[in-house]
Amino acid sequence: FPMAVQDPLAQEFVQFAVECGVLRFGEFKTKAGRMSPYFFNAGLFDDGAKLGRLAEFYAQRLLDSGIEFDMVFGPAYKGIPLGAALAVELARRGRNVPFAYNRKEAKDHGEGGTLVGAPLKGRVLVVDDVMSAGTAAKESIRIIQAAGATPHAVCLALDRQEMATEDGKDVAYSAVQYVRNKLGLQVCAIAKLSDLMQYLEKRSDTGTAAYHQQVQAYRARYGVDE
Ligand code: OMP
Repeated sequence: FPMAVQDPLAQEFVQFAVECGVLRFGEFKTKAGRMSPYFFNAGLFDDGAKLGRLAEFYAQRLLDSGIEFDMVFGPAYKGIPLGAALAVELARRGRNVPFAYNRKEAKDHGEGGTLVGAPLKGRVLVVDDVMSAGTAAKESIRIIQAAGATPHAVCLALDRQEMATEDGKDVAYSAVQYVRNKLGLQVCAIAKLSDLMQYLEKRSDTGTAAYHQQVQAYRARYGVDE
């Protein structure tokens, strides 16, 4: 049967993530306790060139999506360099917007508080690496609302397209679907699990064929339809 239409930016990004060692295949346990045949570790975008390239992907996806926003928020810890790099890249492309991030621990001296950078106001865009169960996203939304601003959109590197959990139980929708449909935020991702599967299908070496089967089985068990 015909192969689904490919998303060139997503394919390029998956390849880049594999080359950086950010996207790996094997056996990994996710935060939700699932044994996953793949894992995306954004902490391994670990030099200036890789971070700069990552920011180009985020900026491209975001600007192409048409999602509107007034500022960028990078949630602690992993979202901080991601949001900073995206803000720099947006400014380079003529879209200079304010940037803020949070601390995990409140400071009781100096500037005080848990928010750093520009004041949170207007329509806030949250930048993050991966959304699985959505725990991190809910926390960002709470912080933005508490500051009197509007959580408006989320930009991710990878959407795992798998079931969210509620009280430890799997539910029929993904965290991205929850954030989009129930919380009303706009969500974009540079790549999704379906793009990762297309990437594995294209490659014909024997090692990759085994990964493809494992990822397919994982998707059959935990994946959601979009
Ligand atoms: P939630 O907060 O449950 O949405 O999980 C997202 C977090 O899971 C990410 O911010 C990571 O800490 C971690 N994670 C990855 O980084 N990469 C993956 O491929 C899978 C996970 C995960 O544990 O689900």
